[in-house]
Amino acid sequence: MTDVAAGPAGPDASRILRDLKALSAIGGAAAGGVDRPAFSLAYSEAVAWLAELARRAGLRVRQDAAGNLIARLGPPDAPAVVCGSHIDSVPGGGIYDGTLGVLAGLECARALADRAAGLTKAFEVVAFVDEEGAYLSLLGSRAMAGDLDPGELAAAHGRDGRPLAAAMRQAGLDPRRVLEAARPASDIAAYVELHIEQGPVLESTPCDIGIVTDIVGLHAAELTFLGEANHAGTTPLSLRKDAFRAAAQAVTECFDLVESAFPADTRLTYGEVALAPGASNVVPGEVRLTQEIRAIRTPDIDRALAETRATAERVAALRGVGLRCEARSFDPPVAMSEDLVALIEAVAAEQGASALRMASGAGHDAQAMAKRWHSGMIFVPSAGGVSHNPAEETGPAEIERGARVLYGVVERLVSGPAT
Ligand code: HGY
Ligand code: MN
Ligand code: MN
Repeated sequence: MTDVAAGPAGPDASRILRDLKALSAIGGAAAGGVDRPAFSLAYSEAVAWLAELARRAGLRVRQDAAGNLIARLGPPDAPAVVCGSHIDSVPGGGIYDGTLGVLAGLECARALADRAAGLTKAFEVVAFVDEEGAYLSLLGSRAMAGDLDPGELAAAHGRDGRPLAAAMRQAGLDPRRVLEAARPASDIAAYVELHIEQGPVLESTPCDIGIVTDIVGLHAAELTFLGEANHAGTTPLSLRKDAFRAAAQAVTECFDLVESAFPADTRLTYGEVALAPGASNVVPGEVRLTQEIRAIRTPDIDRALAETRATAERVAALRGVGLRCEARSFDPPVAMSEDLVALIEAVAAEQGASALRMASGAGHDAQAMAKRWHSGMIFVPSAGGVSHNPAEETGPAEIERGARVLYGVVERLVSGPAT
């Protein structure tokens, strides 16, 4: 990697903070934070806002067939160094998750703009669509990396059952063309993503930034306990086929199992639950749960999946209810590029920022991009380790440090040999 003198300006953190604040108003929730799921009206408004911001910064802007927003600077035919993340949010999300990586990337573009004519590589900022999986987790980055199959696109749907295709059409996109968003390996030289850590690790150390070595794998499934709706007053407890009682016991036993018999990086989450028919005087006849299992090692995910399933089946049988388990998705654990880990570490050291190599417990667009391109991630601390929550926060000094390291890495990469 070629060493170049730092540009005169570098990234201006106050502009990133200003942009974060402006973006947080689009889809801003009454309780604070944002509600900006992919393909919603608020999301389309945010994409239009970002496109305008990027145009004003002198970038060429386009939306690809999946709905990713791509803003580009530098030679039209050279491979690009890409910075990106996402501007969609979970329900009740915070204002930094994803947005920081996109807006810090845009600020790097502003800092590079004067030198764009002399760059050997192009520079791109990408806002990937539906990272959070309102319809299909990592949709945009997986589409770009050519890692989607038509079957899962056809099956993808929102929490309310609305098909992905309908949501895309409403947002002005043609769902039949999503696979056209795939880019050849030669298009992209490297991918670098700045993101908030979303956990408590960095804050508990004296380190300024995290350098991601691996991103956890994630298995998502839907469990449906099938009992019998009955009268809540006349049916003795011993004669019920209570789907919720079975689900509650199974959930408790599965947590005990994972906590006691698996490595500490194994995570189990039941994040959505729906009871039917859902009335206070009716024994629940059906309970649907989402189950997420995450771990750094695939064998831990496989074993947790098998053992939680056996536990749920045993409890269901004990309670006289049926059980249906349906896998929804599996994203395997992914390692980041060792070259980029080393480069980020070197840049941080030059800038006097202390760095910690760490695994990411959250999923990121970088894990999809890493399947086709050298990819790396920089973490900045999350106050109190809180994320996916309106209280999510990262301070100005941390944002500035992360943006400077990102810019230092980008400068090296865009100035290096064009191959
Ligand atoms: O769920 C995740 O890990 C990420 O925030 N999309
Ligand atoms: Mn998130
Ligand atoms: Mn994120």
